[in-house]
This record gives sequence, C-alpha cells and structure tokens, in this order.
Amino acid sequence: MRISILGLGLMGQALARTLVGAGHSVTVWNRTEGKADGLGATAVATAAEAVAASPLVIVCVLDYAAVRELLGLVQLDDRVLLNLTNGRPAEARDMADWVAARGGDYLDGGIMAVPQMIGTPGALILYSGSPAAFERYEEALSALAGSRYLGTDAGLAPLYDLAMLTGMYGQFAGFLEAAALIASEKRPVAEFTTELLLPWMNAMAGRTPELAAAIEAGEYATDVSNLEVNRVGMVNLVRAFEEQGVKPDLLLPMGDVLDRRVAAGHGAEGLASLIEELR
Ligand code: FVH
Repeated sequence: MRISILGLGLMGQALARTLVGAGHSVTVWNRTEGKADGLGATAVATAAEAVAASPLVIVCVLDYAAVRELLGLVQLDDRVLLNLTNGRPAEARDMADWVAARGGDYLDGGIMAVPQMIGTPGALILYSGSPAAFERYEEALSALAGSRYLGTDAGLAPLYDLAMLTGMYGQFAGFLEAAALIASEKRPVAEFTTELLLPWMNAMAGRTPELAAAIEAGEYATDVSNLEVNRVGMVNLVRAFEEQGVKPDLLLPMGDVLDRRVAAGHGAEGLASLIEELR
C-alpha cells in the first residue's frame, strides 16, 4: 500500500520505519532535511508532493497549528488524512471540517505508545472520524499498533487519549511524592518502588473499575474508608511531608477536593463521590 508520512520527529520516524518494514511503499516529508536517512522510505521535497504520492497521508508533528501550516493550501481530494498529532477534541473537530473543505476524508488518532513501542504488541492507537477510512486502512495500520476505533466524532480519539494521559500523570504524581518521602530519610527509592510501591499501586488500580461503576450509577455508599477518613488521612500526610522537609505540592489539590466534598456533607461517601466536585 502507498502511504505518506508528514513529519519525521521521533514518532514519525518510528511510524515510517515500521510501515516500510511491513512492506508498504512509504513516501516521507519533513520540514528540515536529513531525517529520512536510513528509513528505507522515499523522501520528497514538499508536503504537496508527499500528499500527491499516496491515498493515505499520515501526519505526526508538534501540534495542530503545524499541521495546518505545513498543509497550507494543499488540496486533499481522494485522500485520507490520518492525524496522529497530539491535540484537543475541539481541534480535531475543526480539523475534520478543514480537511473536508479540501476534499479529504479525516481520521484522528491518539498514539498510546512511545516511539520505541511502535510495531510491538504493547502499542495502541485510538482512532475516531471517518468509519469508511478506518475500515479501508485498518489492516495496514495494524502494523503500527493495536487499534481501537471510538466513533465517527473526530474529537473522541483526543478525548480518550487525554483521559489516558491524565491517568498516567496521576500515577506519576503519586510516585514522585512517594519517592520524595522515602528519599527524605535517604532510604533506597528503587528498592521501595519495585518491592513495595508498585504492587500496592497495582492493587489500588485494580479497584478503579469499582469506582467507575459507582460513578456511572451515581451511588457512592462505601464499605471501605469513607471521605472523612480519607480527609483526616490527607491532613496527616501533608503534615508528615512538612515534617520531613518535602513539598506535598502534587497531593494538595486532592486534599482541597476532599475538603470541599466533606464540607458539603458527603463525608460518609466513598472516593468515587469526589467526581461530583470535578463536574
Ligand atoms: N514521542 C512520544 O513519545 C509521543 C507519544 C504519543 C504521541 N506523541 C505526539 O506525536 C507528535 C510528534 O511527536 P515527536 O515525538 O515525533 O516530536 P519531535 O521528535 O519533537 O518531532 C516534532 C516534529 O514536528 C515537526 N514540526 C514542528 N513544527 C512544525 C511546523 N511548524 N511545520 C512542520 N513541521 C513541524 C518537526 O519538524 P522539524 O523540526 O524536524 O523540521 C518534527 O518532525 C506530537 O504531537 C506528540 O505529542 C509523541
């Protein structure tokens, strides 16, 4: 299959290398020269030439503004534009209209992988937008990663992508605060992480489907620590951080939300109830 890739940053190069390896005929373009070396793809001098070369055009650059800038006035008749650039739902919806006005079909994608994972079983790409385009290219795209098509609304892939990144940042925030607390006593962080923290975090992550069910049902009764118990626990945590000379900056926002929810009379409810303060 003929596939063009616009943007040869770390991710674009991984995409190109993997598609070449899967036997596709890949044409590439990048704003600055020299990044196509060794990829086994055909490098062209302009974005317009790359668009002309293939019915499927993948773009993976810094942001959506760069996508618009590099495509400029290029017509996209009979082309599918698959945008794997990180963006927001509103941007993806605008981009779908923008591409349609140029005669193209639009798919948005969210890459849940780092470049080294592309083409390996752990990689996932979320898709939304044109169902016809997804059906047509699903098999070719399976060389890159597992696929999950979320629906015709182009904004869905970035919405889910950002939600997954949000979960990731929450995990890293917890890890960093925990590591800072352990390091405050010059205890080994690596040993603590692998032997104790990781199994604990996995066990707690295993409880999230229960919280999700409570959120969907809007029923927040709990048979584990309620919000008041958690609020007192958080006050204790923050004091311990201060006594250890460590900043609890990544934890404080959660403490604020707990305070608000308890003050509103929901102290007997479970943690899932905090979502009502976020809506
Ligand atoms: N790398 C990762 O782990 C993540 C995984 C999840 C998805 N992201 C998103 O992928 C987009 C590209 O990320 P990247 O890692 O390839 O980024 P860089 O290596 O920094 O390459 C950036 C490319 O964008 C080109 N570019 C920037 N501005 C423009 C512009 N105005 N016009 C045309 N191209 C532009 C840049 O070109 P150059 O500097 O080499 O000339 C690179 O090709 C991104 O949305 C991540 O969030 C990656």
